[in-house]
Amino acid sequence: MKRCIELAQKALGNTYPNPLVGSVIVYDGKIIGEGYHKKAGEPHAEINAINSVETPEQLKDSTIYVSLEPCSHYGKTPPCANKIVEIGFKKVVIGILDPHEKVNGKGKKILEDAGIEVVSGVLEQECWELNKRFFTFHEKKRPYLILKWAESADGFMDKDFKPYQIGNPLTKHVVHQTRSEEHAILVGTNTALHDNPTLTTRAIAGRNPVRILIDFDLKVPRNFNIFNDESRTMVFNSTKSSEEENVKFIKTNKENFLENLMAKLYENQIISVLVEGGSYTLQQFLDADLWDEVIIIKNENLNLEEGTRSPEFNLNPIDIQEFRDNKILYFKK
Ligand code: AOF
Ligand code: ZN
Repeated sequence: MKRCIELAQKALGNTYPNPLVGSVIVYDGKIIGEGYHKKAGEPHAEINAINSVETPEQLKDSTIYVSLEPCSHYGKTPPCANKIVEIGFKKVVIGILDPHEKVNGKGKKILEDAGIEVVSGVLEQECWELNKRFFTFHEKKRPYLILKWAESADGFMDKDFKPYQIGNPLTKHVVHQTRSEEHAILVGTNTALHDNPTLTTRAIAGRNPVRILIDFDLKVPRNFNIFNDESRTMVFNSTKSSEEENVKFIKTNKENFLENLMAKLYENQIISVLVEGGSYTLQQFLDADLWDEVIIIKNENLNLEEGTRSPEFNLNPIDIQEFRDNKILYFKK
């Protein structure tokens, strides 16, 4: 199961809206096949593992390990549970049940009804962690939320309301890596107007996240970087719902805004969101206690003395990484 998790992680950032899944096939105490789910629309982990085996006649006497319950439904691909029954595996070992309402125990039942020995709940906690985004999405009906900001030693984000380069090239690399791992990235109107960010993963060769812009009065001009053709953009606003190439406008009430936003992101199958600011937007999420992780990049040598105050945050970090005069602090609920 540990190997299944290791395999699954290779696709981090590439499977949205699907989960990360790894699978290993064991015959006579030896691994004879391995596979993982690489991308939505492509074969599931079990199928890739089955196809990797060079001696298919051994499959019916083998055990298949999979980090998530084999699926029981026709999505973009046919059900894996049926394939496992058809082949006639001796035993199936499952990490954790699939929370997807169309699966959730049904895959396991198909296997058991066919007389296959099934063990589930192996490294269950680790398998939940592997898919913390996917599980949170299905359990809470909202994306997994990561708040991120950079601040000076004295707790400011920008100086004189101008974007300030707080991080160094090493932290920038980490930030772009994080962007490529999450499904979407969100900013408010002020950040889009003042910083004109592209919100892509230029520093690494990673996948670009979907861009989410909160812009009630549609103030951000269409020639700004957030609308360039490097990725898709969703604009939450109070006037229109329409769709054009690469840009989707979604009309949303200002009242109970965060609640409405979460419901619309769920509808649009956005599994995780990295909230990158600015301070007003970040503070709204913190005030509503609506977050799963916080990442703070702190420059210990820089004092700005004035500018935009960073949000107050007083929890203890679960991890700290150091990059010369910069520290990255990680917090988790
Ligand atoms: C598995 N193995 O490797 C994955 C599973 O549209 P589809 O056909 O790709 O189905 C997507 C759903 O299948 C997804 O929401 C999740 O419930 C399950 N993912 N299941 O047995 C896999 N990726
Ligand atoms: Zn499947």
